[in-house]
Amino acid sequence: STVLRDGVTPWPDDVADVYRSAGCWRDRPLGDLVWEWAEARPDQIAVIDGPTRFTYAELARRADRAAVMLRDRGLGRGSVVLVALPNGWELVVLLLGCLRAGVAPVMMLPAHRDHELAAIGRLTGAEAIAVPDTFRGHDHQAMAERVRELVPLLREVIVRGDDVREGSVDLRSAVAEPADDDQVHERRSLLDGTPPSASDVAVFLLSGGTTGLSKVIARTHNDYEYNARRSAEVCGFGPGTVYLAALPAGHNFPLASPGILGTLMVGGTVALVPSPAPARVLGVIARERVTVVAAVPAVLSRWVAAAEGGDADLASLEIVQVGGSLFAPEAYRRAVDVLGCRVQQVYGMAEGLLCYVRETDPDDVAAVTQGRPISEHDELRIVDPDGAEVPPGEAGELLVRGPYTPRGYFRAPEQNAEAFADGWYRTGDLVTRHPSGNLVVVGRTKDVVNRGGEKVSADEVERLVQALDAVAEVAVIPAPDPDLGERVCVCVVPAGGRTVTLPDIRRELTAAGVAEYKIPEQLLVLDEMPQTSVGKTDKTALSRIVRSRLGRV
Ligand code: J2J
Repeated sequence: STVLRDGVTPWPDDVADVYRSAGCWRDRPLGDLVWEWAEARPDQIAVIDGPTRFTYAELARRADRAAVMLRDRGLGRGSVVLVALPNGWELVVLLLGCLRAGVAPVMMLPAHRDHELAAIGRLTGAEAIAVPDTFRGHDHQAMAERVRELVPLLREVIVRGDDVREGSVDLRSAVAEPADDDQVHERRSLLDGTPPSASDVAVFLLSGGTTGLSKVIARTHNDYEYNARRSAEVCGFGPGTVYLAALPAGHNFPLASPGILGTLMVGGTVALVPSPAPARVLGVIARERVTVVAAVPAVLSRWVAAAEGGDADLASLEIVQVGGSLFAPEAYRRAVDVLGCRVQQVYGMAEGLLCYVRETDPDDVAAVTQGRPISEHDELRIVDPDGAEVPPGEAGELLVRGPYTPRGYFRAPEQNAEAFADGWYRTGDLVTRHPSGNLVVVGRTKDVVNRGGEKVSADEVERLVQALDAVAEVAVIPAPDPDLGERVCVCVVPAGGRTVTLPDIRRELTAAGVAEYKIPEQLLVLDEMPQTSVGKTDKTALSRIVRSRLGRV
C-alpha cells in the first residue's frame, strides 16, 4: 500500500510550476538536508535534552541509524509510523530518521490514547507506532500493544525508555553509536534504497477539525520545507538561535513554525523539555541561554506568573511566540513587561497558512493583531456566508490557498467537499484585516472547542457521549474559562427516567480510551434541547444558558 500520493490531493500542475519557479519548492527531500546541515556545521550543538547534547554530526548519524532500524523492519518509502513520543532527543532523531528513510511519521501527541491512535492508525495504514515506555504515570507501551491489535497493518512497536519489552524495538539502543562506527560506509549503504521524492508525503499532521472522523493533513517535503524555511527567515532565525520546544512537538507550531525544523535548517540549537511546566522551562531558558520559545496563551500566562514572582534569568530571551488561540491585548502587555523581550503573535494552522507579526510592526499593532502570511504566494479571501468578499475592515470567514496549504485532507473526500472549494481551504476562522494589513482573528464558524490551544471537535465528543445508554440527546459547546480560554462543556437530555452525571460521562469516555483533554469538564442537564427554526440544535442558545448557569462555577 502506498500513501505517497494515494489519498493526497495534489496542487494542480500549473500552480506547482509557479511555486517551483518562484523558488518556494526546491524539490529537495527533507531527509537529504540532514547531512547538508551536518556538513555545514558538524560540531555545532544541534539538540539539547537535559544533560544530553548532540552535535549536528552526531544527530545526522543517529538519524541514519534510525532510518536503518526502520528499513531493517521493512519500513521504507511509503510506510507510515505513528509517533506519539514526548519532547526529547529521541523524537527528533526518529523524525529525521523517518525523513531519511522516506517513512511518513504521523505526529500524534503523548496525550492521545487508544481511541485516537487506533483511528488514525487505521486511516493512515500505519505499520509501526513509537511511544515512551511510561509517561506521566501512563503505560504507553501496553497501550501501543493494544493499538497494534486494533490496527490491521500495525506490526512494530518502537519504545523509548529503560523498560522495553520483548518483541518491541528499543529506540535508544537502535540509534546508539558504536565506538568503531564506519560512518561514511553506513551513509552510503542507506542511500542505496529508493530515495523519497520531494512531492511525497513528508509528515502527517492532525487537524483540529470540525467533524467526528479524525482528519489528517499530508504535508509534502516540498511544502513543509518551504513552510519551515520561510518561517525561519521571517522570524530572523540563524546559527545563534537557541529554540526551546516546550509545546508538544507533534504540533505544527513547535515543529515547523519555525520550531524545531526551522531552527535546524539555519544551524541553530534546539532544546527540548517534556512539559511546559513553568519551573522547568524558566530553568532551561536560563541555563541554555534560550533565545526563542513558543507558547499557547494559557501556557504563556503560567510562565509570566512564575517569572513575575521568581528570579529567573531571562536575559537571553529575544522572542516569545504566542499563538493557537485568542491572546488578549492585556495579556500581551503583561508578557512584554514581565519577560522584557519581544512577544510575537502567530496565527497558524496544521492545514498550512502561517501568519506572524513582524519585528517592524509597531507595538500597538503587535498587541492587537495576529500577523500576516509568510509567502507572497499565499492567497487570502475574507468572505460572507454566501462566499462573497466582505467590504474592507469587516469580519468574514478566511479562505486560503498557497504553496504550503494542501488542497485537501488525506483520504477524506466527504470532508474535502465541505472544507475545500476550488483549492481554497475554508479555515472556519472569522477574521478582519487591520489597517496595518495584518489579520485579526475575531471568532470562528467551525464547531470546535479550543481548550488552551488544543482543538476538540464538538462532533467527535458528541458521538462518544451519544453512545451512552443514559443519554437521549447531546450537544458539546465551549464553556468560557479564565485559564484555558475554553473548556469542553457537554449538554445532555437524559433518556427517559435516567440520570446523567459528569463523573459518569468522564468514566465512560476514559474507559473508551479517549484523550483526557477532550473529556467534558462541565455538564448541563436539560429537559429538552433548544432548537433553531430549522430544527437543529441551537448552540447559541446553549452558550447563553451555560454562561448564565455555569458562569459562577
Ligand atoms: C486565535 N486563534 C488562533 C491565534 C491559531 C502556529 C500557531 C498556531 C497553530 C495552530 C499552528 C491563533 N489567535 N493566534 O499550527 O503552526 C486557531 C484558529 C486556527 C486553529 C488552527 C502553527 N492561532 N488559532 O493553532 O492546527 O482557529 O494550529 O484555525 O492546532 O487555531 O489550529 P492548529
